[in-house]
Amino acid sequence: MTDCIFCKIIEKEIPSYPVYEDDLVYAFLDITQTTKGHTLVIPKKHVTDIFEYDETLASDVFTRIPKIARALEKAFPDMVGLNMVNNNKEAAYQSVFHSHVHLIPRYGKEDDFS
Ligand code: DGP
Repeated sequence: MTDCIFCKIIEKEIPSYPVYEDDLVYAFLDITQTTKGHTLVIPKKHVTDIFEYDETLASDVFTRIPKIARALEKAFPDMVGLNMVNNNKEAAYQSVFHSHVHLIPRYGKEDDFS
């Protein structure tokens, strides 16, 4: 999709910091870094939100998340937990309309995000 910021990130028209990539899925650091290592996992196929997933796409995205979570754990050894967040539609605080899953590492006491 031409006016989608995440499609432009996939096409490398907009720079991003890669965490994981294969033919179907891209994971990159969220620009806001709610906590250190805050990552977005996106399907390369443009879909707006979870309501547009079929089983194959759900499998493509969600079967890769444990591997990406373990990569974050390895990169950030002080990480003690992880929130997985997926906002769907404006009413649920989705602001970029290319489906994505937030992986938000948690670091314990010094981490004031709740
Ligand atoms: P959501 O509110 O769930 O739709 O989250 C969208 C996230 O996308 C938000 O945490 C900020 C992130 N984001 C927006 N634009 C860019 C960008 O150009 N680059 C990166 N890396 N992240 C972005």
